[in-house]
Amino acid sequence: MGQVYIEELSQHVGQEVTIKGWVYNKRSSGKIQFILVRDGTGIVQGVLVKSEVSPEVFALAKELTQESSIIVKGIVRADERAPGGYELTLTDVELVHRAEEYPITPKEHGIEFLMDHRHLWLRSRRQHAVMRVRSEIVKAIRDFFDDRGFLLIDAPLLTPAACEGTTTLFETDYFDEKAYLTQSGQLYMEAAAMAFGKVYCFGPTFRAEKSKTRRHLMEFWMVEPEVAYADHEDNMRLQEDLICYIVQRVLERRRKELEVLERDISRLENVVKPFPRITYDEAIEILRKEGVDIEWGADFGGGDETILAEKFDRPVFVEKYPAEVKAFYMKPDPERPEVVLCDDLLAPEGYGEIIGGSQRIDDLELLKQRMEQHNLPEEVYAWYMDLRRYGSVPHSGFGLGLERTVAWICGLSHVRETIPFPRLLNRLYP
Ligand code: NSS
Repeated sequence: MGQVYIEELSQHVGQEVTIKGWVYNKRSSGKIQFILVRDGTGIVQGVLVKSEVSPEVFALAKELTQESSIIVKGIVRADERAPGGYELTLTDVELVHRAEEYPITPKEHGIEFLMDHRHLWLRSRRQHAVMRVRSEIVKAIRDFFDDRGFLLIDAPLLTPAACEGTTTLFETDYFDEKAYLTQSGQLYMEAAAMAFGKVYCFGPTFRAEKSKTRRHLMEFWMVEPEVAYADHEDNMRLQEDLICYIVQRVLERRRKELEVLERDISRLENVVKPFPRITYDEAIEILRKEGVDIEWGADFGGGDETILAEKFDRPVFVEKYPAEVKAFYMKPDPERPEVVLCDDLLAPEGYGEIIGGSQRIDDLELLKQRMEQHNLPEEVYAWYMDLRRYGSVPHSGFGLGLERTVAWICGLSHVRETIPFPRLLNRLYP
């Protein structure tokens, strides 16, 4: 049998297979050596018995170091006690590269040390579980929108202007002009929605946020659907459906990874429709009752979001914020123009806001007014205003932050482990 992957071992019980991988760990009891081999798809224990292999192979195995690359041959045995349920009786071990003393050992390391070695840390079991859940969530998101007739439209990353306010832009030279790394693909999705009806983009976004919290990255991934003729209510229903779909998918396909992460699965099983809804006004009341000193008109901080979310056992919508604390493009509530038709979706268990969405202004005059109030130059947004000149319709959309969603579903205390190479306030390495 040629090379097989560890995740396929169940199909090869009784056969001799070849596994190409690395030494995860090793122990020996004189005449028997146990080598944990990983190949990226899983980890399997190889058992090497002195009397059953050549002296050279047994001696070579003794010298193996953690993370040395090896190609092993062995016979697959089903064994309930083995991690993963299978074991290899090794018949041969070939050394590809002998690793130097590996910096990450099974003992505890500090978080800064691990972040400095992120390029190696990614090889460990917990990080594998997180990356697999992340990958599953990305797939679930794409399937959700693709199956519902949305068209994937990629937004540009280099942009001439802000979407979410000018304070958090990364600036770069663009020949003789200035360009900014995108904060959100939304404005381009609005153009695309007027062209194709239902669209979404899914890519990296950038925010120069000087905040060092468990929830902030400088570079994060966001999925942003935009739908022509959808109103605020339609928008929240789509969000609810998406979140339920993602959680169900991970529960179905990544249960093993959630177990590695020791995630309380019952908390995820609670995530079913309908999600509770409160207005901004109600949120203010709840916070005041909890002793928070907050004025109507102020935005919520992470701590406030946690207090609000703790009142519910599933994600909660907070809708209709004061216009002043929100972006320029949000449509005022016709019944009460000082608030806008927007919503934030707060994840349970203290994970905070995972979605921000709104119905957009579709009237040209009102949009002009708002842009003036926000000191936004008309020239760079001329194309955006055109959308209100040529066949304007009510439309809505939202942005779901991938890393906060992964942190919540995996039950991680910080977003830094949810992305392969995080960009943080004090970290651009590795
Ligand atoms: O600023 S948002 O609330 N909304 C927008 O950018 C809209 N333009 C989206 C849209 O309507 N198309 O960001 C949306 C989500 C937010 O709920 C978080 O989950 C995530 O993006 N987000 C972040 N994740 C990690 N780090 C940072 N700094 C961050 N900022 C937002």
